[in-house]
Amino acid sequence: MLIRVINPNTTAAMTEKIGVAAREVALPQTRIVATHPRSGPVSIESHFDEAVAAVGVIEEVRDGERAGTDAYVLACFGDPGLLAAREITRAPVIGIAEAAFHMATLVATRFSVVTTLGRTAIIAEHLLQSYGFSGHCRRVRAAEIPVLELESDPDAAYHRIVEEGRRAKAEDGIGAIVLGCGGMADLRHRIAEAVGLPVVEGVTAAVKLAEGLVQLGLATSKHGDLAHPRPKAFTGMFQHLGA
Ligand code: 5HY
Repeated sequence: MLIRVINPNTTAAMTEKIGVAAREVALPQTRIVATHPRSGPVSIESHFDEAVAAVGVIEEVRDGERAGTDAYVLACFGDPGLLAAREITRAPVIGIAEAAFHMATLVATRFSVVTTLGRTAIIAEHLLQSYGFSGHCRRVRAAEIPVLELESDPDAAYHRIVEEGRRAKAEDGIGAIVLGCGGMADLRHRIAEAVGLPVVEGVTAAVKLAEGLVQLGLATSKHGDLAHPRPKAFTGMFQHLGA
């Protein structure tokens, strides 16, 4: 099966790291293609970044459809453009936040999220509410590291995440930690060892869920709100998206 792992930001080094983590857990018969949009923010740290990145996700899924993709993973913890992406394909589309929340509740009654910047915590909280996981999540904590520091100063970032993870273990009454950024895809083993709790990382969780759905022959429903969008004209820079 062919799984397209889309990093919605445009930082190639982060896409590469996400691809390595995805291949580490993929089945031998799974081919992972890790991509990012040609246009968009180098990191996603605000509602504005998310809005622009969602269009990039749509372009990547359209490319993926031409390549015969069996499933998609959106490797940004805001799951930008998830429902829009599901509308334009039958293939399963898995957001790393949604995947991590599902997996975390299978190994612990309560979990906390450790994300990058405090200002993006609200995005994760909105997803917890819309996906119905608010009752399972005790806190969305921020390590207060800019996303690209995971590339520029990985050691400092690692230590900030461990500190916040240990605080969560001591204070939140939880049984697991969810890593709140695609750029943390390479850290799950080290953080689990340092904090002493199960650590759920979204990219690897999403790859396993995507494989499971494809193997079960489960596709995105085209009955109801995820049916293909009604064909219409788009104008200006989006003309190519139209019918
Ligand atoms: C992510 N931003 O996973 C999110 C994390 C965040 O560029 N990749 C990004 O801070 O919301």
